[in-house]
Amino acid sequence: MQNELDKIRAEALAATTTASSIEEVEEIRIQYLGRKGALTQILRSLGNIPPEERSSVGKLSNRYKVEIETAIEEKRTSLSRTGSEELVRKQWIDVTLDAPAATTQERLGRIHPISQIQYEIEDILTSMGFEIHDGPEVETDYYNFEALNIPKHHPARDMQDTFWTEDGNLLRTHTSAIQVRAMEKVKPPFRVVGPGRVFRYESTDASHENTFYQVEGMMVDRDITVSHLIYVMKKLLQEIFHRDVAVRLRPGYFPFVEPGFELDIHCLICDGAGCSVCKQSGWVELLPCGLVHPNVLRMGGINPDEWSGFAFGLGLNRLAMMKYGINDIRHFLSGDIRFLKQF
Ligand code: FA5
Repeated sequence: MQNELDKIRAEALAATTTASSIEEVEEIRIQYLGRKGALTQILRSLGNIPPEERSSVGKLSNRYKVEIETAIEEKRTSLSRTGSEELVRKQWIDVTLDAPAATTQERLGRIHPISQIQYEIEDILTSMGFEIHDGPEVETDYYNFEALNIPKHHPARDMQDTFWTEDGNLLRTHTSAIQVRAMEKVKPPFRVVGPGRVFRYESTDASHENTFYQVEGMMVDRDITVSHLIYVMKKLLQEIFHRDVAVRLRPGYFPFVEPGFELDIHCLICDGAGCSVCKQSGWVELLPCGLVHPNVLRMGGINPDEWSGFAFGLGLNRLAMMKYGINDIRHFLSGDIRFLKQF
């Protein structure tokens, strides 16, 4: 029996020494010390051994069991240490190293030119006491049309054809919907500004997109006149362009203002000579505006006999085109990194 025990011990220790993975070590443990392991079998069969040998075989078996267990444990510890060291070696990075300059440049993100100009306008208008408001891009017919004095079947709806959802809502065609939402939240006197993305079902060209951006502005107070409107518009454009820019005001029709105007800016792409952006006219339609129609004030719960106001809807894409000299509106949503990198 002693010979058999010595053989088991020698084999188990030799196998443990040469094992190269934790899984292999576990197999050795099962083979010798597991429930059906070679040494376990001997310990279990001690009862069948003649009494005079039992004590010495029992002692020896237990001594070898402890020896094999210790060897296995030591091997397991050493293999797992090597594994962690290997992992650290493979995954090591020097966090103090600078990335090569070219790589840093390529990976730096930029703020989209439309967002840049939007933030600039927000700063200018908030400094004049305007408060920023928001509204959803999927709007109801009420906020986009009805409350703006554009009832169903009004011909003005044709100018702003858009995408409708099956439940009767629509992708808002203008930020004027934000005016209506603002009037529900604030009481006059107030000044609000609402930037946002708008949508129209129309074919694209150098100055038309189906998805573009506007900034709505509305001021309601006592005795507001066209002079207040013109002053704020000119001040806003001066601040954006950091100089005086030629503008012209002509009558414009929008059911939610009366009187209504189109404020055009002298085309800065061709300096008025005529190009595809200004459709050879030398002027770019940028900023429709007017005095808020009494019906709109009434729908917003404001008494038009007591209060009056002006509103405007600035086309952000076209403004960015004038400011940065961009000759095609389709660049903005092209996702072309070469275009975006310039700002
Ligand atoms: C409106 O959307 C009115 N809600 C503006 C308004 C607000 C008038 C408050 C009076 C009072 P209009 O459809 O003209 O108006 O659009 C306003 C501006 O958005 C235009 O001057 C132009 O700069 C821009 N715009 C309009 N359609 C497009 C388009 N398809 N692509 C790019 N920009 C556009």
